[in-house]
Amino acid sequence: MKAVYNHHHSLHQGKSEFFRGAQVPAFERADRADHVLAEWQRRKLGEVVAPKDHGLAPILAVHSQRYIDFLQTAWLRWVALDPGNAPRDAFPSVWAIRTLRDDVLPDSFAAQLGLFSMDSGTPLTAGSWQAAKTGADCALTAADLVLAGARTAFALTRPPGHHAGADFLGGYCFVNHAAVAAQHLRGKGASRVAVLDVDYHHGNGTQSIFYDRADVLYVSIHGDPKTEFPFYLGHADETGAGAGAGCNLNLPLPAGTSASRWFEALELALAKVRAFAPEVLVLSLGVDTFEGDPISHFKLTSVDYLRMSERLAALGLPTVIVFEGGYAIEEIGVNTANALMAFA
Ligand code: Q9C
Ligand code: ZN
Repeated sequence: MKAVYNHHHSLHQGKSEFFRGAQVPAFERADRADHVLAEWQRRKLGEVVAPKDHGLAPILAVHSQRYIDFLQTAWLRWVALDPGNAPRDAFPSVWAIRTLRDDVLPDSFAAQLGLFSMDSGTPLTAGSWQAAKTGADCALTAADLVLAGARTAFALTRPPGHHAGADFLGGYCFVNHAAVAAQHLRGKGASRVAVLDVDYHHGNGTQSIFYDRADVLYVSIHGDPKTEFPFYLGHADETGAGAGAGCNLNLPLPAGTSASRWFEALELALAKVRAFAPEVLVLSLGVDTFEGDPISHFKLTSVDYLRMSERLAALGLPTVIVFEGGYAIEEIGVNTANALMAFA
C-alpha cells in the first residue's frame, strides 16, 4: 500500500486549546504524524509518496466559496488586526447561533471567525490553511491511486478533517479530507461511495455534507453525543433526509464502552456498508478509540486494531484511508499501523 504523506502538516501547530475555562496545550500535535510515519517505515508497509496538487475545485465541491476564501486569508487578517497577534493562535470569541443570522458576512474578522467556527478548541495558525489544503491533496491523490486500481491507499495527514462542514471549522479540523475524497471519487465515476468513520468522535462535517444524498453513505461508530463532542450531531435517529433517507447510520456508544461492544457495533456498520454495495470505501481512521487516549473514553487496546483491520479489509472494497484523530502520542504509531495491517 502507498501512503500519501502531507509534507506540509507541521505548518499547522496549534499552541493551545480552550478546555474548561483554561487554555491547555493543544492535543492535536505535529508529532502525531511523525510517529505514524516512523512506524509505517519501521514495518515497511509501503512506498511513501508526495501529494499531487489538485487545485481548489475539488475542495469547493464540498466547501462553500466564502468559507474557503476566509480560510485562505484568515491568518493575514488576524495579524493585520494587530501585529502583536502574530505569536498567538486565532480563536473565535463570538458565534452565529440559531436565532442570529448566518446569511450576512460581517466585515469584522472576529465575527467571520465565529461565523465559520463551531468551537474554541481549534487553533487557527499561520500555516493552518496550507496544511489542510495539502491534506486534501493527500486524500485526492490517495483516491486517484485507488481509481487507478490500487486496492488501498493511505492519506497520512494532519490536522484531521471529519468535523469540518461545508462552511465551518472545528474539532481540530479545517478541510474535510474524507468528504473531498468521496466527492472526487463520485466525480471520477464511482456511482456509490461509502464513508465509514471509526474515529471516537462523530464526523458531523462529513454527515452534514452528504446528509440529503443517496450516492454517498455515511456510517459512524462514536462516543454518544449526549455526553461526547460534537454533541449537537451524531444521534441514532439521524438517518438521512430527502433522497438521502436511509443513507446515514449513526451507532453512538456510551463513554466507557469496551472493545467487545465496539466490535458488535462494527458488525452492524459493516452490514450497512455491504447492503449499500459501494464501488469504493472511504475510511475515516481515527485511533482515539484507544483506552489510553487522553480526551476519549472507549477501551480498545493496541491489538484490537489488528482485529479491526481484518474486519475492515474483509469488506473486499477498494479503500481510501484518511487519517483522523488519535491523541495518545506514544502509541499512535503502533495503533495506526495495526489498523492498516490487513490492508498492507
Ligand atoms: N479538551 C478529532 O478527533 N475537543 N477531533 C475536546 C478536549 C474536541 C477531536 C475537548 C475534540 C475534537 C478529529
Ligand atoms: Zn476524534
